[in-house]
Amino acid sequence: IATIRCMWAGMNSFSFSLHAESGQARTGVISTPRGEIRTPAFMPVGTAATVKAMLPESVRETGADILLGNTYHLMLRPTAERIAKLGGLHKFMNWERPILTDSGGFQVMSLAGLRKLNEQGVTFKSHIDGSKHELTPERSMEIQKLLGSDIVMCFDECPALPATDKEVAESMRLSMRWAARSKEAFGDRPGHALFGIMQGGVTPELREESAKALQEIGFDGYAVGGLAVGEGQEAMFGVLDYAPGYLPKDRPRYLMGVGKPDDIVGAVKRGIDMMDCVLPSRSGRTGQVWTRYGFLNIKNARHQDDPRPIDENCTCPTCRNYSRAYLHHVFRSQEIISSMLLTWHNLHYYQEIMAGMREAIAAGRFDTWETEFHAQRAQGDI
Ligand code: PRF
Ligand code: ZN
Repeated sequence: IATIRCMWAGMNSFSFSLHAESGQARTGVISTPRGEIRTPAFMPVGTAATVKAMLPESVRETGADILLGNTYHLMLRPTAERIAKLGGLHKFMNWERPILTDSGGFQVMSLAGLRKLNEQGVTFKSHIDGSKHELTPERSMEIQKLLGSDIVMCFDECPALPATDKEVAESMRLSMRWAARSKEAFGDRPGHALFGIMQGGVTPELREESAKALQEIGFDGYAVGGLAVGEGQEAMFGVLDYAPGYLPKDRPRYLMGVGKPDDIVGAVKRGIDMMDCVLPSRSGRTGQVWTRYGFLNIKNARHQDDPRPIDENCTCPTCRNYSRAYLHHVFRSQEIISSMLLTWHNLHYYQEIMAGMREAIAAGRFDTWETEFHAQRAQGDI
């Protein structure tokens, strides 16, 4: 297919170039002043200026091109102003490549205490020390600028599902007014991108209205928000069957907070370019391991005498150097290396899925790759 290019922020420093499509699945490259992001891309989550249990250079070795950081956590501790004074988030955490930051509203709703939401924004109490704070579209843009984020997310509200159509509609319209204020406050920042966030629950008309509102404002990329909030995979895929189609083809599409390996594959199949999730890193710390053959829990006693690696065919340092018996032992003993090794493997596996999909899409055989992906996982006990 013809290469579609778009330049944004009036500079050549940020662009998305779509290289190939296979069905609805797409592969391409987002170019930024801090390096290229190969899409479909998986972004490991570095909430508190660290991908927990991993050195940044190790995260890079797993194949990550970009990390996600959080406005909510960093504004509370160590504060955005402190990070700015210390030279920005990249320097602070020793990650030179692109960083996308979430805008805070979603985390306020899931983590903070005593929240009050109105047209202006949201006031809340810190989950760390109970101190009072306010987030508005303007303040979120200011914080993300102080952090030095490469891809800034609009300030939005994600309603908890289930909710009535009226509640979802009102929340979505508030998010669209906040999107306009986010764009205004973001201003013109060459080399930095601003992404809008589509809301609208599981209602096609609301998703369409949201997509139109965002495109009227105009963004460098578009996220699909408000999914993976308890609606289930079938309902999520139901929305992804039509929602990406409401968004412009020549801009990146980012599905926020997703997911398990099969969620990610299903999202890419439906036209998503970027994703983030705590799952590979968080489950690494709770002994849960993802492999091409399925899922295992290293805590299980059946691993305690097993000299085999997690996955004989995995090329990660964990699988090259350590047995299931060892990983079982260090997990049971609550040794720090357990989190390090399991997180490394999980992140490596996630990035292998992404690389496999990119290659398959480029070769025009995503369907074959997907069939193989599901067939391998059906092989039972691992
Ligand atoms: N909005 C924002 N961040 C998010 C979400 C959202 O809807 C989600 C929903 N899965 C995860 N993270 N700003
Ligand atoms: Zn491995």
